[in-house]
Amino acid sequence: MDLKKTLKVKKRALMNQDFENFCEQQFDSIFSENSELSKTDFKDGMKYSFFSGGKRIRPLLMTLFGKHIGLREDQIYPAAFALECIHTYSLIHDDLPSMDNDEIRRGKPTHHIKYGEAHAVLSGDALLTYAFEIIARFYDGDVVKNLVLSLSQCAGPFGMVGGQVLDCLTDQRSVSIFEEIHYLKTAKLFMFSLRASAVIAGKDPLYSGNASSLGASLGMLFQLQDDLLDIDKKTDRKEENITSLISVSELETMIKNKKVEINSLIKEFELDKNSEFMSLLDKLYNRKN
Ligand code: GRG
Repeated sequence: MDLKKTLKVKKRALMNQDFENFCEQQFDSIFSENSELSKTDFKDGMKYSFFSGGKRIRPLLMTLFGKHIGLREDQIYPAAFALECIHTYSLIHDDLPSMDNDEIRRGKPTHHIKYGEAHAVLSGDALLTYAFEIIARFYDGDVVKNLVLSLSQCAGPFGMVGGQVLDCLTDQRSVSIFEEIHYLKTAKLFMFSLRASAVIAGKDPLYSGNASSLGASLGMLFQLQDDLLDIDKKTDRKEENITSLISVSELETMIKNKKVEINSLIKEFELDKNSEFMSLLDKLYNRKN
């Protein structure tokens, strides 16, 4: 493995270089050499946002859980890439002037600032659609059907998009509305990260359901931690955070309770405490960014 490249990945993400290479190959394969599209900056734009320093937490959860249940990395990477495409599209669209109107993400100009608004809308659309193409190309039969169904349920109108609708288009705010937004907007993609591995491994519906529940709880934990970490970021967007309604210590209690719930759900999966998945969980429990 190229040492320079390995160091580059270590600085920006928890996920490994093999996965980054896999993703890069998929982007490169979209554009044939003779295509008019390859003369535009469309591919560069998609790669700019995809490789701009995300933590890759969702693909990593999918990969480590998948390995625990006997999958090889090459069986997991296409679904992990599809999921990260959808995550990337959501961030590009979330930053648009009509949504959060953000100019900086991950310390760099947002997609629409660098490439323009139409480019950002279209790149997001392309990443969303390409995710499903990847699933159809790499998997077979019932696995395709199950992955497509669960990815669309997690990302679509009753998943992440629904969460964004509640967040952007309603002014009502209560703790339970915040929890619903967190569940749809954040937890649903985490749910897919564990569910996908169970589906690819051919696990039964009960097992996939338990994996989904664990994924959703991890997503809720992640979002509650985000709300806590946001307090120190001195943003002027306090009304968007659950701490506009509850105290910091109440939020810390919610986080503690979520960890208790996760510790109980995890018992289903016979994970060794020294396993890679448990060490990721430990990092998640103690995350500072
Ligand atoms: C535009 C349909 C649509 C949805 C947008 C994901 C999202 C919904 C909005 C982004 C804002 C936000 C706070 C979402 C909650 C989920 C979340 C914590 C996203 C950030 O995920 P990280 O920390 O990001 O994994 P990186 O940068 O590491 O990839």
